[in-house]
Amino acid sequence: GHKSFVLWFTGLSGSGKSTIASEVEKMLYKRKHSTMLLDGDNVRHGLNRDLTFSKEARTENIRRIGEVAKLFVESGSIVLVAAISPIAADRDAVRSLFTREEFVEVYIDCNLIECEKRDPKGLYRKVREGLITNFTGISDPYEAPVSPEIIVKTDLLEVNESAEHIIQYLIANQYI
Ligand code: GGZ
Repeated sequence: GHKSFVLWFTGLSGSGKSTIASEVEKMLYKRKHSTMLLDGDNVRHGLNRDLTFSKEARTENIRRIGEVAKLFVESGSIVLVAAISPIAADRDAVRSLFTREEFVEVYIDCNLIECEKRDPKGLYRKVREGLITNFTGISDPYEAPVSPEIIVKTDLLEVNESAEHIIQYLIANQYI
């Protein structure tokens, strides 16, 4: 069987985490890998429906997603996680559940102005209208990773190019 590991996508809302994770998942599927995609926004409708966006609740959100990711890695999958995961210590706590090779942090780097311009769900507009408080990057912190395994600058690359960059990293480092 192939290697099991986590691709952990972190970045602002609207940076492209979900879109790129889903594109990478398709590419892995074509190569016959078994995958599991955990999207913060989706998980918050089920397993984590009791959690708010307070600092404590975000920490718990990331902890639970990390534990679920661990279960799927143990069962042999490549796990793709797309969650803002804004706090470096929370991401490091998840990292510590895995061996060094099993955790691949992917920083989806997109400047705030571009994220706000994209505004795929109209959330930034709601924030500016005062309808959403504690929004990551505007009224809540985002701690960019200091040494992620992969950085993808989505304000410069197309979705397909970003996904391909990640696949090339995985090939070069013998993950796939
Ligand atoms: C950040 C929020 C907020 C606030 C709702 N802050 O772009 P989206 O819409 O689809 O993804 C965001 C999602 C963030 O959930 P995560 O589980 O990834 O966040 S964290 O890792 O910080 O726990 C966004 C939407 O929920 N959303 N309110 N206040 N994002």
